[in-house]
Amino acid sequence: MTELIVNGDAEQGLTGWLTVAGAPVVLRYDTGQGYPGPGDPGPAQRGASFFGGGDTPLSTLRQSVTLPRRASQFAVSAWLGGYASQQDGARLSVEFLDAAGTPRGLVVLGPLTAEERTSRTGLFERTARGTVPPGSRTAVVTLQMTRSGGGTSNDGYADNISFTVEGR
Ligand SMILES: [Ca+2]
Ligand SMILES: [Ca+2]
Repeated sequence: MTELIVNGDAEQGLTGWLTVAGAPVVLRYDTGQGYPGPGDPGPAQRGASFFGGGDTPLSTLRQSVTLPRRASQFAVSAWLGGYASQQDGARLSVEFLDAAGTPRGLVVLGPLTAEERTSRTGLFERTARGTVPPGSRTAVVTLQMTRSGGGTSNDGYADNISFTVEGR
């Protein structure tokens, strides 16, 4: 399995990610103030930091990766979360493109509703796997964090984003 995502765990700030909307931020698990902490649901190996939506209604991070020629199977996973009973959420998508840039396939994880989190502040794992669509040359990985309802904080959260492929 070859990991294609750079800094999917937010431990290097926003390194490797391009901000394409809003103002995404990196938050620390020791921030307090109601943000997810070390004792809240989340990855066992969560490090010190995670991605958050900042104070804009929609914050989007993206990275495009070149698929190895022999990639045949993929697996994508991410820990996605939110705050208490708010519907703010994070959505991770992987779009496969061919050499001409034509979409060949799309995989989407999340966002989780507050109900799916049982109104708990924290992050929960979502995964998908499948066959790389024939002709795919690149994959565009997009993390969208969306504010819903009141307040200024965009409480879509994400950590441990992974996109791996393996050859035939
Ligand atoms: Ca982390
Ligand atoms: Ca909020």
